[in-house]
Amino acid sequence: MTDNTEETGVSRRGLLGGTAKAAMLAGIAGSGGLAGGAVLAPRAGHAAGEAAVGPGELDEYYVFFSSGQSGELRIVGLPSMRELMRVPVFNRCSATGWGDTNESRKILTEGLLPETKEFLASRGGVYLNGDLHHPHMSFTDGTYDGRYIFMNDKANSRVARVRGDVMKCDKIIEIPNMEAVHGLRVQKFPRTGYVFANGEDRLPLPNDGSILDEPDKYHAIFTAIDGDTMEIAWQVMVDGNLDNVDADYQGKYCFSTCYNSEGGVTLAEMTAAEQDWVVIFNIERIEEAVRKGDYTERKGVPVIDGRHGSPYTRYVPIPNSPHGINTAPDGIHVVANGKLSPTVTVFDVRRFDDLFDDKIEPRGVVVAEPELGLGPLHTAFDGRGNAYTTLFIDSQVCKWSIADAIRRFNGEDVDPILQKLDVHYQPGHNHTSMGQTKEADGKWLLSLNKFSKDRFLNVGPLKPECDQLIDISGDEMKLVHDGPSFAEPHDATIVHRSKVNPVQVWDRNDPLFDDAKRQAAADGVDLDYGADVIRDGNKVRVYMFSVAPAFSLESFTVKQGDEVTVYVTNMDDVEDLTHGFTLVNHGVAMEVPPQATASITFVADRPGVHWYYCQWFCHALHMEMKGRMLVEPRGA
Ligand code: RUQ
Ligand code: CUA
Repeated sequence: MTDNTEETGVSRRGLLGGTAKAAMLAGIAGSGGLAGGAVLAPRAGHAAGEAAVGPGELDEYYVFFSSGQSGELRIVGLPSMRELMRVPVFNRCSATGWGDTNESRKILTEGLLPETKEFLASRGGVYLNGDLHHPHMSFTDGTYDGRYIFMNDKANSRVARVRGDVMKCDKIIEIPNMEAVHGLRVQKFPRTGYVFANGEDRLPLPNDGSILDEPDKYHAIFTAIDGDTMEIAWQVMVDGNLDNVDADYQGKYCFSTCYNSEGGVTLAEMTAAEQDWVVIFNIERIEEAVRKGDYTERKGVPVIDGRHGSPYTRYVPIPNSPHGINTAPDGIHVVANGKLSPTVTVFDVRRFDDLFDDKIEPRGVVVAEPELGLGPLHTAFDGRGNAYTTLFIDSQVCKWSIADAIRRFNGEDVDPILQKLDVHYQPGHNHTSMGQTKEADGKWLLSLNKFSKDRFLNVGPLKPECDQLIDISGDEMKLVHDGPSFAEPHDATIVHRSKVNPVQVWDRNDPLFDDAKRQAAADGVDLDYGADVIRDGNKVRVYMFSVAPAFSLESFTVKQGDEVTVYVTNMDDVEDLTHGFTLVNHGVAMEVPPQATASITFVADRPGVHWYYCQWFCHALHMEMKGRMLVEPRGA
């Protein structure tokens, strides 16, 4: 890849050559032309009837889907693949008022760094976009516990948490000293515990303009966040960059892939070396370093030096620009996916202690390196010793045996590959039911494919992605369902429904309403059953409650230029009876679910009569559930 390099970084020789790396680069450059011969693959048909979930029947699993550049979390039922909910996180949502209500704006702004708050002052105070790649549920003792779902924002360097009880985001923090949070996974044992977040881009530290075009002075930063407090516990400076991350089942180690050990800033530079590495973090030693003060404090965070030679990390060379990294449910094996190499590399975590005690060389932790096909990106597991690796270029999922791969590595003449199944097309992540926990049940595999092309009715140049459901309960993988989805489910977590127990209505004592409660108390108003307009200089606070099909205030009057805050409390306590509040021509809208309070602040700068209405269909008289804001003109 070094000769004839053009400005794009893709050499002619590379594009025409027959190497896996060239094919991968061509696949990327050619936006995944129908490589791998998967185009005309016969459709599997609905062989497995178990995927059918009849009307009124409930799914067995929740899937927490990312939505990539859409910025939200999606909840899907499996096996039906019915989309159940969208949870706004890094985006702006018209239906719920996320990004607009005072409650959501507090969550979206309070965790931003001071310089970001300043930067956003001219842009409405909040980011409206995000790039949510990796949603992962909190663990206790190696399996999901239903408390939280954590997720990253690659676009604006944030990490967010969604509460498992109400399925709403309650915390968003911006990560200092690094940019572009990509890989995110959580501590599996004894509990979460830490949320691990990878800073993908290498940058000057501090990134204040004193260093610009000197890439050899850039660094990548690994971050551990306390999942309970959403505060940053520590960071580690590493060589190379950081792509994906996973953790072991002992709570001792976590590990990240690096595709840019070269420290390059162009495609050609980043793909120059035939080997990159996985960096392993020793959690106990790092905690000890924090206690002993072996760190530099940057923006209030202890930053530990984990570059080559540090006692806190080890670098294991592997081929070639690796991407995903996945811990098997056996608690022993970890698979790093080669991307530009047709191989995956299997580590044995039981050897990590020796590695850190310098009893073995870094490659001594490698126990297998099977060649699977072109473009391995991510691997999932069934709990029966089999692994399922996506092959981006080949448009296939490859099922292989971990034990056979190890035998082969030790010189035995066995083929670890059990089956290759065509998927449509160019798969990225894949996931098995409960497969990222000790309770992997080996029933279902999801392949999240980046291209859908001819699989669905044409909707114009922008196509949906294609998420495919595969039955893996038998010896053979069977494709049972195609699900189109909008941009772009990178990743998903499949959680058995027994682990997830959301409430039906809000608790009036929820901390989300604390600010509204405090203000109502200060105003001497009953937040639950208020129908009050409180004037405080040019600030006006309007309190109303809703019981279908009416608001407790059918009109209120303010003066032009007043800063108005409307509090709406939904006193219906019936399951599924959500109201809303939309103020016409004011860009004001919010969701008010049963027993919740929501509030929104705006300047009443438009004199005249403006209707507000309930925007969630709630009753036969939903259309009549409305009222008027009367705005007296300035000087009247
Ligand atoms: S990454 S397609 Cu953002 Cu999860 Cu691998
Ligand atoms: Cu209340 Cu519609």
